[in-house]
Amino acid sequence: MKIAHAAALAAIPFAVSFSSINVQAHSTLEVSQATIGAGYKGVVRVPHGCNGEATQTLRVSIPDEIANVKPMPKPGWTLATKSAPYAAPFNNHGKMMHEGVKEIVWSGGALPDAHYDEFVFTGTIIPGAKAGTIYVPVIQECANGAEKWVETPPAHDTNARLKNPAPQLVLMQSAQAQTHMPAPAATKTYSVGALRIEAPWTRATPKGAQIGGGYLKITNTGKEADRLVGGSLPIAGRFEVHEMATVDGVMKMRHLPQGLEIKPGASVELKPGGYHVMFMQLKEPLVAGKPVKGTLVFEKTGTVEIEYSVAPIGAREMPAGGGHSHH
Ligand SMILES: [Cu+2]
Repeated sequence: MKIAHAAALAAIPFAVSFSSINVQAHSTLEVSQATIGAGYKGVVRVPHGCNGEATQTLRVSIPDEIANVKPMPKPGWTLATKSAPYAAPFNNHGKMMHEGVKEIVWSGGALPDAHYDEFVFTGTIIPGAKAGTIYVPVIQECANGAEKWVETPPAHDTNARLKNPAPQLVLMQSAQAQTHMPAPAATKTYSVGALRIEAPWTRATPKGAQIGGGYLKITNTGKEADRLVGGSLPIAGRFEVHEMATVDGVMKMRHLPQGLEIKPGASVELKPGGYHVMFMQLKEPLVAGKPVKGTLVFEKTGTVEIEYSVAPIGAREMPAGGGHSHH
């Protein structure tokens, strides 16, 4: 991964930039994305007790999409697990596993309401998992009450405001495989000022998904640097400039709050597994073959209107002509 702007790359976990406003008071996962078929380290954050009381027990339910789960012991807490058969056998480096941890219980502790703590497990996202949002329900038990972070939004309204939402995890296709694919075929090209913007594309999103990625190539034909600092998509509540980077062997997304510099005479490609623009809080799914309009905002050039072609779910490149299909 090319490191272009050290300051902009300060480790801001995606989960924090995305959810710090509303979700701080809930139990959440520190990293809210995982790659299908890859390892995942789950850090469950517990920001407060139950109605002022200290947390004594924490129960984490493991969804079917996460196999080979191992919890991390915690000093001062008793660790127990409950195992159950997997929905399908999991191939753990050639050894077939037929059952595994489905619930982790840390008990006998005392986490005061005024304190914060984290509970950690590792696992693998099963290769057959579908891209989209899954949930990792968490229950905190105190002497006289409990906080149950177990609610999931109805399928038709993934932006529903829930009182006690279960921590979310967004599963994505392997970005590593994506980087080995050829560059997308050109769809549309825009020339605005000194900038040329080529082949914007995105991919269809599964039902319930809240995020999507946008890809394109930007060339600066001028003599001064410019910077992609933001943009918009009418069906998305938020729009950010991101990069993918490998941290401790795990692919993670990072928000680039200062945007992405396009040096004079240079081209920057936003593509799967690398830089991309991120559509967040999607109000409706992206549909293959149905282009979507949006804007990109540059520091010097200003706002540029573009249209993204929409490739099928899981596509690793924009199929040639995909942007011109109509129903
Ligand atoms: Cu992203």
